[in-house]
Amino acid sequence: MVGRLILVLGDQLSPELSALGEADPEQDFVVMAEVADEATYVPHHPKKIAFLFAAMRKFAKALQEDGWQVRYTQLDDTQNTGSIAGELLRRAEETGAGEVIATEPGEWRLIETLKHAPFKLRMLEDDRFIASHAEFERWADGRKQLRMEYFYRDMRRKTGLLMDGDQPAGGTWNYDHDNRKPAPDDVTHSGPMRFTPDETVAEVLDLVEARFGDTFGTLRPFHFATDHGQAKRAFKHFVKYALPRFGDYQDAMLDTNRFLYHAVISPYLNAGLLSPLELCQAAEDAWKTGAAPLNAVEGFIRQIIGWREYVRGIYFQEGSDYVTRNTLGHNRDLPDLYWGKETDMRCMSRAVEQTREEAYAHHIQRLMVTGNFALLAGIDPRQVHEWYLAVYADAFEWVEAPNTVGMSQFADGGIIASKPYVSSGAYINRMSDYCKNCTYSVSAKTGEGACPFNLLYWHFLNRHRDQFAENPRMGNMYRTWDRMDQDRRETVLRDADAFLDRLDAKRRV
Ligand code: FAD
Ligand code: DLZ
Ligand code: SF4
Repeated sequence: MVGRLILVLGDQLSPELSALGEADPEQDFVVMAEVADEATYVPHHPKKIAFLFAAMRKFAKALQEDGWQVRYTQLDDTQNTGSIAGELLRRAEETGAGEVIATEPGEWRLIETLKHAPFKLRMLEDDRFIASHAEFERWADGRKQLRMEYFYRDMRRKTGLLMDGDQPAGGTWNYDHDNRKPAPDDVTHSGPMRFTPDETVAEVLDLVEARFGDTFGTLRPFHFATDHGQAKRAFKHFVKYALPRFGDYQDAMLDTNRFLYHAVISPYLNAGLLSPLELCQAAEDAWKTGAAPLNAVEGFIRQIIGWREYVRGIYFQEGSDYVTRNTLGHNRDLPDLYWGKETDMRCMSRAVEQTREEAYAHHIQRLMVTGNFALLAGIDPRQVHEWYLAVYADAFEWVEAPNTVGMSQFADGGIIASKPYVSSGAYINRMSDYCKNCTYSVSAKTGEGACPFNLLYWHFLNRHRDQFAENPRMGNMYRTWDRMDQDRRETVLRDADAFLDRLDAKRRV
């Protein structure tokens, strides 16, 4: 029998990958490739590229040690064709393989490329998720609204996680109302487990520095986990030291603390170094043994079997044009401050600075600081999407696009969010200590030093009145706006326009 090529992509580093399950180590060849096309289709953060290349190299080595024949291409190999399809063709010629077996990639772009490449292809479902495409479609079929909460309850029933018979443990499905405490004064957790680069990582860091040193993002110090063992240790560290307070401070932000009680495991989970169900079971055990409270464990499990699975379902259900949606007609260019140009907005400068240094920001920084600002300022959602896809180590389109285009920018017209996630400076002030250190005044609603979020919040509501005035969850906002006297409303809008003019003129804001 002629051997086959088994494609393993950079975010498919799981021994239980469906393509590997189909393969015969005696005859088939595993193909893995570091290629320029994948590394540059958006300007990925150097830490993200280094993380993936190092994890790929270590996974390839582990497969070889397990008896697989691996054809691995390094980025600087002279014969590197620069693309996944090119490498598959080259390896087919080299080995005489007659067919490619792939697990479905997490991005329409690559799915289409593989389907149209000139080789025989068998594409298998990616079954590293709790819900299959068919299961999500069945759930979505005939529903007027696709609310995450109901999907999540089905996933709880399916997995049996935090279930007491057919009822939720503790009597309540969702403890979110307990999870909105502002940042504490004392953060007892020192952040994620950090790993000293080993020989493989050090080599990759040199390569990435030479090839992608000019891209936005600081490469060193680099301390991500890059193999399954390290990723598991990082997760255990989170369960022991952070999970107990994860729920309480999930939405908080601190000027001097980048991680608070967050897990910082999404790069590992999305690349395949950790398995979602195992994480949830370990978190459930922590509750059962009294090591973590129910609100924290439920909150954590909901992010993984709820949000993570739900956004994936939406991405694949909506199709390849999802990333082009722009329901609100926003068309302003992404300001340079997203790429590190100095800004006086403390919340934005801190979120971007940590993004540059860590390739990480937690959910509320992404949603209520950088995302909120982009939405209020009317930035083109496609550019916002490409920024998030580039700058975070955990960003792959299936998970990033629904979070950005849908949840954060409302560009899908409300498939994911029932109302836009917009807020004035008051929310940021309540949940963080950024405003204390800001040049702008969060209490000023108009005038020179007024917080831009305050101005733009009303500007957004006013310019999209037709779209949102009838939304039952937004009635109060419009009533407050309508109660302001006419002069005040005009001043707010004038000041907001002046701010946007400064932004467009690329002046410091
Ligand atoms: P924790 O807060 O500790 O949560 C634990 C885990 O839950 C995460 O590791 C993640 O796997 C999962 N999770 C939590 N929220 C979500 C969510 N909304 N969607 C999917 N999974 C979730 N997450 C990504 O994994 N990749 C992305 O590219 C990405 N882009 C985002 C873009 C925007 C605009 C927004 C608002 C959110 C985005 N998220 C993305 C979701 C979320 O911000 C990250 O999953 C989270 O910050 C990862 O950090 P953590 O591991 O410390 O998470
Ligand atoms: C993100 C990424 C990068 C930067 N580089 C590679 C690579 O060189 N080789 C590879 O197989 N995968 C890489 N990836 C991940 C892919 O882009 C990812 O598999 C698709 O976007 C689908 O999620
Ligand atoms: Fe951000 Fe406004 Fe607070 Fe400054 S005052 S940190 S711009 S919310």
